[in-house]
Parts: sequence; structure tokens; C-alpha cells
Amino acid sequence: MNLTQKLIKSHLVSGDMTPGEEIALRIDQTLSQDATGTLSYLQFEAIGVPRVRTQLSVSYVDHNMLQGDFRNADDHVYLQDVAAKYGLYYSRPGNGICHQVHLERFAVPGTTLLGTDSHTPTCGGMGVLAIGAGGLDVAIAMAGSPYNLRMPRVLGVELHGRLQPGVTAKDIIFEILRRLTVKGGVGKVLEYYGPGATHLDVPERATITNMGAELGATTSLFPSDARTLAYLTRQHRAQDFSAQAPDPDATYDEYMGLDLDTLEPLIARPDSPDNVCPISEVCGIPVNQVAIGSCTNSSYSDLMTVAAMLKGKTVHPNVSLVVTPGSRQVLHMIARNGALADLIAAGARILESACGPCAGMGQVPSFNAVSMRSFNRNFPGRSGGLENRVYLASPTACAAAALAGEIADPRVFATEYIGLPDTYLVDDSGIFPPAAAPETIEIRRGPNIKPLPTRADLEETLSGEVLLKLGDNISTDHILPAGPQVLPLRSNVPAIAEYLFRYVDATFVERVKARGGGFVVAAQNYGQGSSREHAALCPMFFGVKAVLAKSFARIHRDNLINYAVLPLAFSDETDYDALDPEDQLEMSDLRQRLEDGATRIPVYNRTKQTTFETTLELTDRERQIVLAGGLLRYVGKESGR
Ligand code: MIC
Ligand code: SF4
Repeated sequence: MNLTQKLIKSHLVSGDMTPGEEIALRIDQTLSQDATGTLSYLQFEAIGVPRVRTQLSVSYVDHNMLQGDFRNADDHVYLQDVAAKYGLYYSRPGNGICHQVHLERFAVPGTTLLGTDSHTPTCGGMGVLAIGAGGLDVAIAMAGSPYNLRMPRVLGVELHGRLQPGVTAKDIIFEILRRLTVKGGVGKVLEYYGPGATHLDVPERATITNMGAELGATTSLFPSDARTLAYLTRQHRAQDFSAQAPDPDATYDEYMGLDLDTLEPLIARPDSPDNVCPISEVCGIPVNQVAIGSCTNSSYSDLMTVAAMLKGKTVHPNVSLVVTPGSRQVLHMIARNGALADLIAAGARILESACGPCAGMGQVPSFNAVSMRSFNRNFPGRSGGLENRVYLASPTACAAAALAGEIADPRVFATEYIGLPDTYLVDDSGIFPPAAAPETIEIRRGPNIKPLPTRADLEETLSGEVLLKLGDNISTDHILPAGPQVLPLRSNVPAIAEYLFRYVDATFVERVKARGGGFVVAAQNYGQGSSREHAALCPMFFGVKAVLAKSFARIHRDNLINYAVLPLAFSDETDYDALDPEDQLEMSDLRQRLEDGATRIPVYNRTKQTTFETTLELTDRERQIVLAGGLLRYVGKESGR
């Protein structure tokens, strides 16, 4: 068996390990971040379990760090109290980005990890089966239930050779994105192996598995080996190490080979992480902003390498360079060893350890600017301005651009990649353990924390108009943007719903309210990107009961089902072409069809007087969830509440 299959087998609660079949996995650890966490814990509270039933659950605060008023700080207080009361560790604001800190302090090879964030696969860099999911799925895992998913296909990625100077792990994942595109990983786990993998340190592996999210993959995975032991030992956690490797005769459902010797520095152009080309093709484009950080590339090694490149030099006068260290550990270490002073002396603007500009939280570049970022996503509007042109590249390439004032070949500027330190500085004082006397904890809830909206049982007939017709690869940033205006509303669904499709069609909310619902139509890979379940919950809140698309991204599809919004796939993709905005659609006998186990749902187009067919491939459990009006109601019905 390959490593993915081994980890699945050792955590399998039920199901058949045939690709596409539903399986249920025991979840050892969960993580959450504040922007998705508040909703997840409100749901956990609604489930009514007194204590988390995982081996370890950690609640991080890293997204909503701009405290423009009381709302974000209120969420932090709520999360701190919930953690203390229900048995979670709480990583306080300033302690770092969830994925970076989890890798440093908590991830254990050979375990399963479910997180309320799409980049949870970061810990796959350490031999963890780490999966991103909606907050409700994570709440249910915290309550001790297994996580349900379809058995993925395993794509073996065999790495040969060695990265050349100035070429980094980021370029490996760019090359894979170039080959597979943002939908090429849907339904798959990418499992890395081969001689090239043995040369990569854990932080480099984590950069690759992190950005596997941009392929739409279920997760990505490296073995746990001598490199893992070296990392854990330096984190003073050698006791957490176990070797995790595929069997010698392992086979894969699919195969890809990659030669690191010949890889060159790559870059993703606006507006998609798969719009990849060699940096040499875009050298000379003037750059206005460079941002180094995010859960993809803000490790100690990343920032040390950047600091070495900038040491004794000055950032170009036309460039604003911002640096967000990934964790307090990273910031503390570079402060002590002088690298932070080198960054400051070069003119870098140092931000706190958090997601920062990656979630659009500040540092919006100037109008029409070119921003070059070491981040993982450059979807339109994510930087805070629709007109910006955002490029993604390695920290090394970003540092080169900061010096040159234009996109430049990092090999001209690069120094050697700086590997692991002899020892990491371990200070867990920013992580609070659960309370010893949970019964004494009163949970404080700010006035912006509103109750969860619910949905009734699935209706017999759905009817309404096509409110929006969208194209391929609509991301959750299109559906419900992030940024400082919107993120403080994550625990207030009625308020955040006002931003639904704001940058795609500013009239959407007005129209959906006037009609009391309707349908959204899209093409391939609808809902790619983040795990934010608000992108499913807010449409449900306004009465959108189905999305018709050519295909769906995994996490978003699950979120739609969890809120009983039907993800209907066109059985014949050309039917998409025949639909127009304002067409009146109708789906009848729905409950009956679902109860009969039907997978084909006919849709009558009243405007055009035609009928076409959609496919609703649900597992038995998903069918029950939809009929019950969503996962929370299904769980309530199951437990007789
Ligand atoms: C993202 O990178 O898009 C986010 C912001 O981290 C999201 C989570 C969220 O929307 O809160 C993610 O990746 O899941
Ligand atoms: Fe935070 Fe950006 Fe990572 Fe999302 S991708 S968790 S916003 S750093």
C-alpha cells in the first residue's frame, strides 16, 4: 500500500477503500482559525457535547487581527473561553498562523488532522493525513464522530534530482499547478516520494503540501523520515516522531515524475495560482509591492533566506516590502539572531505574525499596482482591490523583486537556501491549555455574535429564477469576499450575507432578497479555494436552494450539502450554454426522488419550455442530510434532539 492508503486504513471506521466510495475516518486532531472557528464552535455548542473527544484540538487566532472596533476582539474572547471550557488548546493572537504553528508545535506523523481551513494539508509535509473541511464537519469531528469523505485516488509524485540554487520548493508546486491546473487535484491525494523528496526539509515539504489546496486536492502527503526526525528533534519533540512510509511495493492510481535538477524559477501571473510561467518570461515588469509571508512561505528558513538576500542592501524606492513572519517562534528567533535587524535595515515593513495581507487584512496596494507575493492565492479582489495585478512567487523571487523594483530572476540575487536551525526556540507561553475546572468558565459573547440561521426540511418542489450565470473556477473569494470590512462579520450571518457576490454582481443581494431565493449557475470547479462555509450558508440564508454547475470543488460541495443547498451537476454540459439569467426553473418531486435514491434530477425551464437533466450523486448519508435540511438538523434527528 502507499502511505495514503496506510493512513486511511489505520483510521478507517467504515467504508470500502475503492476510489469514489464513501469512507469514514477517525480524526485524531482538529485545528481551527478564528475566521471560520467562531461559526464552528457555535455549531459545536449546538451539538451539546461537554468536551472535545479528539486526542487534541487547537483553536488559533490568526485571520481577524485588525481590531478596527470591538468585533474581532470579541470573537477572540469567545474563542478563548470556548477552548478553556470544552478542552481545547488556544493559540492567542500574535502566536502565529495556524498551519505554521501546528506544524511547529502539534502535528504528529501518522495521525489524522481535520481543520476549518483549506490549507490544513500543510501538516501533510510531516506525514500527517491533514484535510481541510467546513466548520460544521470539524465541529462534528470534535464531538467524536468520524469524518466522511469519498476515498480519493492517490497520485504518486516521484521527485528526482535536487533543487538548484535560487530554485525553491514553491517552484515544485508551481510546476505541478502548471501541469494539473486548479481543478486537477479534485478527488485526489498527491503523495510525494522518491530521491528528490529526501533532500527537502519539513518546511519545504509543507510549502508544497500547503499549495496542494490550490489544485483542489483532498490533501497532499510526504513520508515521515530522517528529515522529519531532524525537524521534530529541533522543535524538542523527538518523542512525537514515527517513521511513515509507503510499502516498498506500493502502487499509485496515477503517476507523475518531476526532475528537480532542471526546474527553473516559476511565477503565477494574475489572477489564478495555476497561471504559471517561467519567471524569465515576465522579468522587467515593474513591481509596486512585495509581500513575504502566509502559511505557504513564512517559516524560519524562508525568512532567514530572505534576510540574507537583503542584508546590507536597500529595498527599491518604488517598492513597499511587507513581511509577516509565520509564527511568534519565527519572529522571536530572527529577532534574537539579528536577521530581523537586517530586514528592518533594508527597509522592510514588519507586520505581526498572522495571515495579514494574504486574507486582505490591510496592506492593500496602490491603485492598479503590481503586487508580488510569496502567498498561495491571487484570486481577483483578494488583495483588496479588483484592479491590482497579483503575482505569486517564492520568497527568494520576492526578495529579488524587492531589490530590483521589477520582476527579476532570483538566481542573480540568491544566496544559499538556509535550512533548519540547530535548535528552534521553544516558548509555548502563547498557547493556553484547557481549563482545569471547565465548569467555572462562563463564555463571553460579544453583541456581534449572532445565533445560527437554520433551514427547514427539504421542500418537495424548488422553483425560482437564475440569479447569476458564472464561468469556470469561481472561488469562494468571488462568492463571499474576505478583507477588513467583511471578516469581522464571520460570526454574524445576517450581516455578512449582505456581501454575497459583492464584487461579481453588486445587485445580487438586492435581487435575491426581492425574489426570496433563486438559483446560481456556474461552469467548472465552482467554489474552489477557501473552506469558508459562509459561502454556502449565506446563499441558504437568502433562500438559494440549489447551485447548478458543470463541476464543484470538494470542500464547497460538502458545505453546500451541509446546508442542504443542492449541488446539481449538468448531466450534459452543453445544457449550461442554453441557460440565461432570469430563466425560471423548477425541480419537482424532490423529496420523493431523493427518498427513492434517484441520482438524476430533471429541471424544467419554464421560460424556454424545455427540460434538462442534472446529476446529484449523493452518498446515503448525504441524502439523509439534505432531506433533513442540513447536517446540524440531521445530527439532531439522529441523536433524538
Ligand atoms: C483563505 O486562505 O482563503 C482562508 C481565509 O484562510 C480560508 C479560510 C477562511 O475563509 O476563513 C481558507 O483557506 O479556508
Ligand atoms: Fe491565512 Fe493566507 Fe494561509 Fe489562508 S492562505 S490560512 S489567509 S495565510
